[in-house]
Parts: sequence; C-alpha cells; structure tokens
Amino acid sequence: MAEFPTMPSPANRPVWDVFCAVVDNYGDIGVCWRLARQLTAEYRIFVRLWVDDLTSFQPLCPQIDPVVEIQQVDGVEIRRWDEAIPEIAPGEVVVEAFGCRIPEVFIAAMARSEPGPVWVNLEYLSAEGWVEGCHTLSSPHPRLPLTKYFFFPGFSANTGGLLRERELLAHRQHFEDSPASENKFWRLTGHPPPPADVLCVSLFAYENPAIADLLSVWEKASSPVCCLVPVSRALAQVENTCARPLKAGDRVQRGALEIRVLPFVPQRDYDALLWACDLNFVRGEDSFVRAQWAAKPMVWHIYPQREDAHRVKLDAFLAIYCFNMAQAVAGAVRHFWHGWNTGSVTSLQWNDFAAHLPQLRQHAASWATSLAQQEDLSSALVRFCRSKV
Ligand code: TRH
Repeated sequence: MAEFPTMPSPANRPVWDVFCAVVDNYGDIGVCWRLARQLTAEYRIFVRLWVDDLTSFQPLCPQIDPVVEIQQVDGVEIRRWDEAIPEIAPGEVVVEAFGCRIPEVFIAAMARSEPGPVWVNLEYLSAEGWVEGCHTLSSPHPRLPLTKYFFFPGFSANTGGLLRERELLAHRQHFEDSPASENKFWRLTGHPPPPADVLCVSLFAYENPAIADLLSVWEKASSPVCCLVPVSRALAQVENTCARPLKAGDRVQRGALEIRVLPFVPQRDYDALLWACDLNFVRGEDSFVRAQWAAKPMVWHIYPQREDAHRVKLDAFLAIYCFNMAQAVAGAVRHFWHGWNTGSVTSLQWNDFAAHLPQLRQHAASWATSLAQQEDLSSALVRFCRSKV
C-alpha cells in the first residue's frame, strides 16, 4: 500500500469514509457528493469521500482537480480512489455506495479496528414494496468479525427516506419569492428569462427517440414552449432535430418552440433550474428526487436496465405518485411517462398531459409537502449508525 499524507481531521469530530465508484453518468457521484456535503454541514462529520473517477465528478463540482490525490471542497475531504489505497485507520462509519466493492486491504483494516466501524451499503432508490422489508438488514462477513447493513432510500417511514438538506424547502421558497434570485439564475445560464406566458421546460434525459417526437409536437403547439437543454447525453438528439451542432448559449426558434442550450451547471445550482421551470424532465435517481423537492410537474426517464427490469420500478413509483390523483390526471401521467420511457410520444399523449398541468402543479406541491414529513436520508443514516456504535 502506498503511503499518502493525511489531512488533519478536526478534533472531536466523527470520521466517516464514503466510497463511491462511478459506474456511468453522474448519479452515483451525484448522490455521494450530496450526502457528504450534508453530513459535513449539518452533522459536523469529517467525511472522507473516496472517488474512483474525479474527472466525472468535476462537472458537478468544478473546484475538483482530477489529478490531486487529497483535496478539500466544502469541508469534505475528497480522496482519489486509486488501485493502491493508503494505509489509514477507517472512520467510525464506512459507507459503500451502491454496492461498490471496498478494497480488501481497507476491509482488513476495518476488521482490525477496535471498536469496528459501522459498515453500511447505501442502496439505489426504489418505490418497490420489498424495499421496506430489506431496509437495515444485516449480512455478516463470511470470514471477518464485521457486519454489513443494507440501507435503502425510499418513500415511506419504513425506509431510509430521501436526501433533503435542512434548508432546502426554505431556499426554494426564497427563490420563488425573489425575482432577484431568479434573475441571478438566468444570468448564470447565459440566457434572459423567458416571457411569463411561455411554458418553460427543462430537459434532462438519456438518449431517447421520444425527444424528437416531443420537439416536433412543441414546434406545432398552439402556445409557446421554451425548452432548456443542459449540455448532456440528450443534446445529440436535439442537434439532430435542429440539423446543426449546438453548444451552451445557443438558441434555436422552431415554430412555437424555442430551444435554449444551457451549460451543465454545478450541482449546487441545479435546483434553481428545476425551480425556474414549469415542468421538469429528469432521469436516474438524484435529479428525479430533486424534481420532487422542486414541487413542479415532472416526467421521469428511468435508468434503463437489462430485461426491462426498470419497468417494474417505474410502475412502482407511478402507483404511489398517482395514488390519490383523479383518474383522468393519473391516466394522462401514466400514458405520457410510459411513452417517454418506451421511446415514443404522440401529440395526443402530450396534449392530454399538458391539459392537466394545473392539477399536476398542485399535486407536486402536496407530494413534496407530504414527503417532507418523512425523516431525511442523512438524518436517518446518522441515527441508524449511532444506534449500532
Ligand atoms: O446521471 P444519471 O443518469 O445517474 C444514474 C442514476 O443515478 C442511476 O440510478 C445509476 O444507476 C446510474 O447513474 C449509474 O442521473 P441522476 O441520478 O439524476 O444524476 C445526475 C446528477 O447531475 C444529479 O446530481 C443532478 C446533476 N446535474 C447537475 O449538477 N447539473 C446539471 O446541469 C444537470 C443537468 C444535472
């Protein structure tokens, strides 16, 4: 094992190690970075965030220098997780995000430490019923005196909850009440605020043939649509529709549709994009959760899995999200979301969905309020780990 210098951890602060392997996209590091910042800011925990791909991390946090082995941003110690990791005493909690495999040498050090750390595997988010039964289950290590606990985010009191910073809803309220905050956000995007009578939409998705369908429907719509597309995987399909390359700052008018290309904003500013829009297309896990806290109508492009496993997960969420909606509204949501996730949407599906936006706006607000009654994930995780020390 290589020897690296260790930054001093302030005295009297619990140390946690959070391991994050970037599979693809931004979701794994997006969740870990958010968790690490919240544990630091709200619980004064000294977090060492081990990341195997700092280059993918950089768009979310531009202060990151991908070649630096140890650096601090927002009070979090970020460590480049290389093959050989330094000899270091494990923290009192070790979080293995999304089943990433912690190095064997580190596990051996965990087994040697006295008392042993609380070892938690933070799982992916799902609204499926089995999650409640698996949340906090334990699994003893086959050889070493260590136990790993499975911690599941979720939408009910019997799960680990969702990431939600203490001041998040107050910040959203402030943004909504303050034209100055909104103007500041638009300056950051490089675009002026769209006129008030325009339907403003953010579009964050995986590659999806339905993007072309929707842009063409919006182009011919009877009322104007402003579509904000961050530089990301979906942009190639927007470029195809526009038949030209696009970059941040570009604007294209096509009939009733104005397309605006946004830079990929740092994670800290992503909420403001969701708050500024009337409708948000989101994907994966973290943007999906943030869209719910934004309390605006949304459309979820779920992370596609082999053998369509994601379809079950999509329907499990739709079942709880649409539970107390009027039948016609629920039908419009289900049809549109299914179309979006199977790669084709029609003008009929869009018109039906758009006709229910006022009800969906109300629903999104009450959905966010009721979710906020639940303990947030960081608090639940801290409480759980303290109970195991
Ligand atoms: O990038 P994703 O597709 O991540 C996915 C999912 O997490 C999926 O469950 C996982 O299995 C897979 O990765 C490996 O979508 P997600 O989860 O929404 O993460 C995107 C992050 O990017 C989120 O933290 C919001 C952030 N973001 C910005 O910071 N700035 C931006 O401009 C945009 C558009 C997003």
